[in-house]
Amino acid sequence: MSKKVADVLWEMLAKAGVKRCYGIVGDALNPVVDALRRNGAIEFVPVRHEEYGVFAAVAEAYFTGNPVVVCGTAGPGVVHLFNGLMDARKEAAPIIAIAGDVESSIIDTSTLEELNPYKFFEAASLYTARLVNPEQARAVITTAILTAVLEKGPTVLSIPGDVASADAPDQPTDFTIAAPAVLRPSDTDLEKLVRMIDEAKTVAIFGGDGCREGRDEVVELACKLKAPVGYSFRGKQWLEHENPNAVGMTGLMGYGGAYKAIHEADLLLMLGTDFPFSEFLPGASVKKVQIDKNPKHIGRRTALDLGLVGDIKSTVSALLPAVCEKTDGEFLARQIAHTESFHKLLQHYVEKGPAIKPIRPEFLAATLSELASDDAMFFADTGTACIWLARHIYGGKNRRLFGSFSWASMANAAPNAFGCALAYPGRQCIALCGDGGFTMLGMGDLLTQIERRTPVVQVILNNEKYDFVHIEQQEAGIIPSGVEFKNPNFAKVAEAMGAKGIRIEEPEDVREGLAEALAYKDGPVVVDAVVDPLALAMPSHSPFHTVKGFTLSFAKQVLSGRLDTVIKEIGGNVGIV
Ligand SMILES: Cc1ncc(C[n+]2csc(CCOP(=O)(O)OP(=O)(O)O)c2C)c(N)n1
Ligand SMILES: [Mg+2]
Repeated sequence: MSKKVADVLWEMLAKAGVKRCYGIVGDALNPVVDALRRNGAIEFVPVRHEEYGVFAAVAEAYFTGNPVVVCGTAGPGVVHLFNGLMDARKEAAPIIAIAGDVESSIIDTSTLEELNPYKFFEAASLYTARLVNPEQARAVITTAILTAVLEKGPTVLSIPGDVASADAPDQPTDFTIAAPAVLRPSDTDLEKLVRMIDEAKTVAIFGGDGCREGRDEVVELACKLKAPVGYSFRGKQWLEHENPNAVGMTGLMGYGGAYKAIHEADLLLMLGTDFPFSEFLPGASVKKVQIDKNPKHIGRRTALDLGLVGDIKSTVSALLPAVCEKTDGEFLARQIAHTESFHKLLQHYVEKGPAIKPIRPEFLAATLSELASDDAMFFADTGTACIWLARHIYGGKNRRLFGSFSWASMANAAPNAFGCALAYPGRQCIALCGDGGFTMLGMGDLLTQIERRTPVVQVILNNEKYDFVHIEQQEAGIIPSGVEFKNPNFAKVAEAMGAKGIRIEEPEDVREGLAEALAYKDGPVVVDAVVDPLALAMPSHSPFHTVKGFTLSFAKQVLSGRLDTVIKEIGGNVGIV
């Protein structure tokens, strides 16, 4: 049999390092999946919802650095990929989406399931190609692969079934993938930066995901400059562990002394971060320098005194021998002391946790962190799970933390954990799920985990509400509405589906229940943790409008006859605020 376009596609994708394709089959994709079967080098992972497959792929691609393929078939199947591809774009994960397309002879006739891929994927995709002629195959597949891997994000190949099953032209399909280029600022700009650092009495560093490769250099620089190091959520896992200068996070999830440190320094170095919450960054009283390999990140969150383009590892390496060592450690010591006192405050509900019912999520998360292995991978749903992950799950050198950090979609954690469980067999993959998130997407595809007996531990924060939105509404000073719902017993649902289910209602059962879940290796586990629905989470620094909003919301609730809720909520949380 002569080689088909779809055969060439998989040959090239396998050569690019693709190990898995997540998705759902159907019409246009049938010849594509048939060729995948013939190829044999790439595993097809059938899922129950295409979006679940993409979230799984995003986590796999982000951590392994290898491209991962997802697929959905013409029209509705393709549409289900979209949210996940936006996540891939924002999290910088190399994903190649194969979108089934209508027959090439009827394109642009508004036929059944027809969707214009250029228009539809515009916001998500770094490169979109419609493969309507076998002669295009080599060029567009190469571009889709190289763009995804080198520019780190999603690309889309929209393929009509008839083109996928057409004979492939006899053409070479070789390509090479370059290692990331070394990028650092010009000597003149570096000299400017050195002068600014040497002239500043105190320096603080705020780092993001761009510090992933240059973590050791950043910590070395911080030590030389006696600079406290704060970080974004995405930077936490690279900068927190084994860093004597770590002062925590700022922003809505904030903890520790990061906010104070970056506001009180003479000079702030923002390294590899596109931290979006400008209101948590200092104003003109602090001089600001930003370094990022992506020029689009420079200066868009706050006005800068100097903006430089460069990757963090090579830029900081060049900087290290050029800057003078600072000798006065008073500023750093003050910020560390503040960080330690906040940590004590954070321990409030952890220490009191064993005696508080309903279960405090702080206690649940801290116990999970304590029991999990040193190389566990943690994933948090968008929602309050992110707050508990940020504040109570300790990263550590070999642990990994991930979420929909920059796209902030709900329902990411269970599929993220599933993708990593496949990519890193034997490693604990733990999803901290919202009950809203789990029922949105995770519950259906629990069947996928069950079928494959993939040992994913999903811990559901069963608070019967969209708690994060509840907090948002309170911050905005409005009476919470549309945030409550009722849940089944998730442990029983899981058992009925064929997974292991563990329900935890009593605080004294937390440790044993979590330990049992972590020890189970024979397939997925669902821990249904009935947690306090009133566990407010305040940032370590609250901008004035936030405090005002809370007060206003409480006042409005009192006026509308909800005094009991208000008293319970204030009483339950006053220790932490
Ligand atoms: C797909 C999607 N829909 C809606 C939102 C808005 N949103 C952000 S967090 C959240 C609540 C999440 O609730 P849950 O999963 O129960 O977690 P909790 O905050 O209660 O822990 C919502 C609705 C979103 N980010 N993504
Ligand atoms: Mg919830």
